[in-house]
Amino acid sequence: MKDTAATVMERCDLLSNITEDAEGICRPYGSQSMREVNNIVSGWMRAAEMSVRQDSIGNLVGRYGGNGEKTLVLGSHLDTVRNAGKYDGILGVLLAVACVEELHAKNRKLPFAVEVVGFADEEGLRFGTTYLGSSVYAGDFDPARLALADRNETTLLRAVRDFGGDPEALVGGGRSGEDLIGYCEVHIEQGPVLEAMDLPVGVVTGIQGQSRIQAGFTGVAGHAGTVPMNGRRDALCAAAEFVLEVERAARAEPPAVATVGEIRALPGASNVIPAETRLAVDLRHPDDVSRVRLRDGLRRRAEDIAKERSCDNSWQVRQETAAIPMDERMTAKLAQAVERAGYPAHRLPSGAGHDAAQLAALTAPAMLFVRCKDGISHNPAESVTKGDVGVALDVLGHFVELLAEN
Ligand code: HGY
Ligand code: MN
Ligand code: MN
Ligand code: MN
Repeated sequence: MKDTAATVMERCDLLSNITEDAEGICRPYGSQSMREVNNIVSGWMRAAEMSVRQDSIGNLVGRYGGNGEKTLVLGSHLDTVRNAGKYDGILGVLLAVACVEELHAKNRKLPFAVEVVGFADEEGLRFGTTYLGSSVYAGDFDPARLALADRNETTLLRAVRDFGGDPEALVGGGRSGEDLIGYCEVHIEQGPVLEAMDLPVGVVTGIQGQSRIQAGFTGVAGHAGTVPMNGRRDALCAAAEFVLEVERAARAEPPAVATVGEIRALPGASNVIPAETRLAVDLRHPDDVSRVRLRDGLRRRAEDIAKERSCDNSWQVRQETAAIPMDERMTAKLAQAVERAGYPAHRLPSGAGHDAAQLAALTAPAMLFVRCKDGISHNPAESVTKGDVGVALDVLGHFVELLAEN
């Protein structure tokens, strides 16, 4: 019997060499490496007798089974963060393809079609907003995002065109949900729980809400050698004080988590007092009311710090997603599939965001987590075992058969 789990691991290795950055894995939306990955994954889909298309934003959609049938959607995202690991997103897409390959190898025709989707942008690395791919697929795309610009001032509208997409078709370009049975996403846990419990897989109960904010401070550039310390309007010192404020506020509100993942300071010369800073703030909480309260408190703190330092400040909420529970019925089926594979179905929440949160706008979502070493992710040290990948594949096989039973 072909060792499909080994093939999935080899494919993760192969795709990890396709990147925009010689230093590490980096596949932002619309990049050449995303094109290459789409081409390679399309080939694997076609070899499993799937029809393949790329939708208006560049999601890769493979379909096993006839049109007009009910459809189960499987998948995850193909893009990555900067200096990423090999498995975040990719593993879920390749496990879904492998599940169809096994059905095809057994010449098994389910009473529904299986659609495998590789979403074009979930991390939001290039434009700072997450779920670009799955929001189009789920028919929930906000056209205001087309005006967002990347670091080179290229707008999303232009990037979609360059990637071969159709900006005019993004709104309402999603698929209808009528024919859908549900969506199941397999993803590495990106946390320590399954490893601590010595379990290969776990069933996700829900995805916490998140706010992605671009904050900024504007002061006055000056000569580092001549401007006295009193009276400086140093935009980087204002940003530094705000970063620690973000950490303090989140620590005071467990289980909130908040991160300033990036600071850009201009003009960026060692002997010039920074005049301008831009900060990427990421705020998460399982309870939306608490998250909004924390977000608004931080906005006020940014204003206060700017005033105390005679700076101006800016505050742009780039993206917000509410906390999303997984669908009870689909999750119960997934838990049953885990038990059929011979393991207890441990249920756990997701601190990380996933396309399943966006697909909830379209159909019933469920997620399976795969144990990852030391819970590390968004890091080249990200790793899973072939054994655990084999368990996840076995669970997916049981899952589709359970859905076929009724
Ligand atoms: O940021 C996240 O939660 C996910 O990796 N997109
Ligand atoms: Mn990620
Ligand atoms: Mn991910
Ligand atoms: Mn089995």
